[in-house]
Amino acid sequence: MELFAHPFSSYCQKAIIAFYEHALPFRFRLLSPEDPATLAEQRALWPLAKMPVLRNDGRVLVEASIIIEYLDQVSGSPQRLLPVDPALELEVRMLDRIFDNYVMTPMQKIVADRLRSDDAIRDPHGVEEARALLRQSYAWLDARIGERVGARVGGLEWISGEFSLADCAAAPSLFYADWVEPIDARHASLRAYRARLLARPSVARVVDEARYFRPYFPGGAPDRD
Ligand SMILES: N[C@@H](CCC(=O)N[C@@H](CS)C(=O)NCC(=O)O)C(=O)O
Repeated sequence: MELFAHPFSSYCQKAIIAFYEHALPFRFRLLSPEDPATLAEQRALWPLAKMPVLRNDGRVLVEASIIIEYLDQVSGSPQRLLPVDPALELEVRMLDRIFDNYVMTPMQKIVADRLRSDDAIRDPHGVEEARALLRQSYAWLDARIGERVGARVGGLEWISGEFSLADCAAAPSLFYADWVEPIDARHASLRAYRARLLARPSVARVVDEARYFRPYFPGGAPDRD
């Protein structure tokens, strides 16, 4: 399998965590401005040029969640990132959408705005909306995690029972979101969940593999994690 990706990209990290969870080998096709040929190859496969892009056996798959579903299908391992139980699977898919739409998207909005060189094209109102959305998401997630732990529902470490697709989405989204809009100290359950995610070996590995790029984080990366 070939994965066109960058180690510092949150959606790429989401997919790479799944590769590591399943211990599946892959060829890392690094997308970098210094390698226009690989960039052109990616764009030929996926004209929207978003990453990650997976190619295997002549098949091309885009969208991190779909790539993770595919890895579940081909891994042959009993570990499933999408639960077999349909009700649990639906919950995992729902949480995956929540992390992508309401944590990853506003986090990326703030980061993208920092990349804009000119004040004239900055969007302070949009950034404030993104911060507000992140704070709402944090409050909802914190309450959900706290209730499950309080009621001792399912696996208590992860967002929905066993480690799943939803945790793959949660890890990079919360990792970076906390850098741009720190999770308030009163959201102790969410902060503890983020810390558990960062301690998971698959997640710790993607975070370590991207350390080199931290100086390039727009606005500066905090000196932690
Ligand atoms: N919905 C896509 C989002 C992918 C995405 O936005 N990737 C970012 C990197 S984290 C990207 O390709 N950015 C470059 C660009 O937008 O040109 C997914 O789930 O894979």
